[in-house]
Amino acid sequence: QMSRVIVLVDMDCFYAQVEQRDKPSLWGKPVGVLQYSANGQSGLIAVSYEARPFGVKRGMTANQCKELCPDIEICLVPQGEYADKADIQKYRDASAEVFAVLGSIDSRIILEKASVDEAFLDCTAYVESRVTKVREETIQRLLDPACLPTSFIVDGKEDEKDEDETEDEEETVDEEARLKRKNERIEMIRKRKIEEFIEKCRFDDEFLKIALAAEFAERLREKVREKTQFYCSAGVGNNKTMAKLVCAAHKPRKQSFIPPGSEVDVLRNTKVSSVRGLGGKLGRSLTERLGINTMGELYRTPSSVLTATFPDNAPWLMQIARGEDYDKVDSRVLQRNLGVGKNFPGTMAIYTNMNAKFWLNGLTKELRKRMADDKIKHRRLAQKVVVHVTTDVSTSKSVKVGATEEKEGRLFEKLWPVMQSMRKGPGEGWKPPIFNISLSAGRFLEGLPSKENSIIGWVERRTKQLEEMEGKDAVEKLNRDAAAEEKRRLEREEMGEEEGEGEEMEGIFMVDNLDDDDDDDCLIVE
Ligand code: DCP
Ligand code: MG
Repeated sequence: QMSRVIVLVDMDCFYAQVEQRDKPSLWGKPVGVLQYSANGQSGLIAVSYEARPFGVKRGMTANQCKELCPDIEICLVPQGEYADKADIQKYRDASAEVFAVLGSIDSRIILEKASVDEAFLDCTAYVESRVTKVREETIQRLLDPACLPTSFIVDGKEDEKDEDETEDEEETVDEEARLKRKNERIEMIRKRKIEEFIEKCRFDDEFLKIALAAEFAERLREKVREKTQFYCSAGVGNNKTMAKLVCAAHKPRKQSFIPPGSEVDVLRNTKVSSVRGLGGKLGRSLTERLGINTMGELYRTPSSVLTATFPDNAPWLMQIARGEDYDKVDSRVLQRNLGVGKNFPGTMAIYTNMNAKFWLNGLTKELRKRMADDKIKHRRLAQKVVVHVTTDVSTSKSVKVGATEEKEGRLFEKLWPVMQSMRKGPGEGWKPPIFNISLSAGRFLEGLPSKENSIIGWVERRTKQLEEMEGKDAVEKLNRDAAAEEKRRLEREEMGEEEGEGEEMEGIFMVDNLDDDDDDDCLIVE
């Protein structure tokens, strides 16, 4: 197995930064981004780092966080042109700016968009081209304190007491002086560990490759900052799982990397749920069925036990416990599925069929808008929609869709009976109640049928003309206009079909990367 070098870039409190850039007086202040909803359900979806020491967390209401942090500035997610959605377009646009920078650095780097604010970069080819036989010059460059100014080594030994620490812990009256001393100590340890790491690079290519990737990540993050004003953090490791895990170790505006061979040490005290791929069902059942809470415990679990309990996942679990992950960085630019979803936490839970129908209808409309947008942009049609309902358990069912649903707005009519079939309660009720509904369109058929006439043909002709006359920007604008036009068409269609609903439906969130993991328990209905 060839060793790889993977970088994970994650924007810091991303939506909050977008608001701070929009309104620069907010930089350096506690900021929360609130997704508002007319039905009284609203919650923070992003929290600036200035607000975090007060205990302000994602999911809190405006009142809850004002109580903890009276000076917090609350920004509202804009309302969309349709009453039933929050408009997250400005965050998507900001995301596109970031990805434009990430994708423009070096053609040898493979870039994968992992979420609206996260990207994996496979830097193997790039760093290998920079590994030289005569490396004194490289080592000297890396040892310069300006080369890795925001880098931290994560080696799993963070908990070990520093020898100098005890004497510093004597009571000091001056809180400020104490804090200063503490920060100086942290900085001293940081530098010392980096130096030790770089010294190893003289003799070990694996160390050198990681250091070169860290150097690259420092410059990349500076570039993102310079071009977009946004700060981000990064993690460097030999695979996606480790890169993502260590990225979270030092945030914001910092980056972390692992000495090759320290993976198991780093994982030892890591909670299972913090590891990529174990945040959901599988991670939970490790705890529920085998009492495994940390990766160290997973590592020590006999393979026979894992195989007996999780026959399908045991090999992967054992690899991950060793810090091994062979998942490729995939440069696909297209999302594999389009999703919309909504949580109904606590008292918001849905108990009645009428309510369920109302929300499924709203989500379906939203999904159709996204599908229309995607159809224009990517010239493809979804062939499958997964309905995902969470009550006390999560259930998914997938439905084949085709031109009929897409064209005549019959999607809801198809999805509603499927959702009904997931209902367990007696009569018209949902018992246990619904806490989440998500829809995900996927299994795309590339290309569009030839009779797909109206707007597509027109877009294609105009694209040609514009490209010749006015260049790429004009074409992009045209695509946006066309997508908007397609959305309006859908809306007109739906207006004709249904009497307008009075109620508003905000707070639907986008599920950009709804996992296809649950495909196992999907049931093809048609
Ligand atoms: N987001 C959302 N709903 C969620 C989670 C996230 O709308 N349940 C949005 C808001 C976030 C953005 O996605 O700003 C990125 O999500 P992250 O999990 O990366 O969180 P942040 O970037 O806000 O903070 P961090 O600095 O911890 O990465
Ligand atoms: Mg982030």
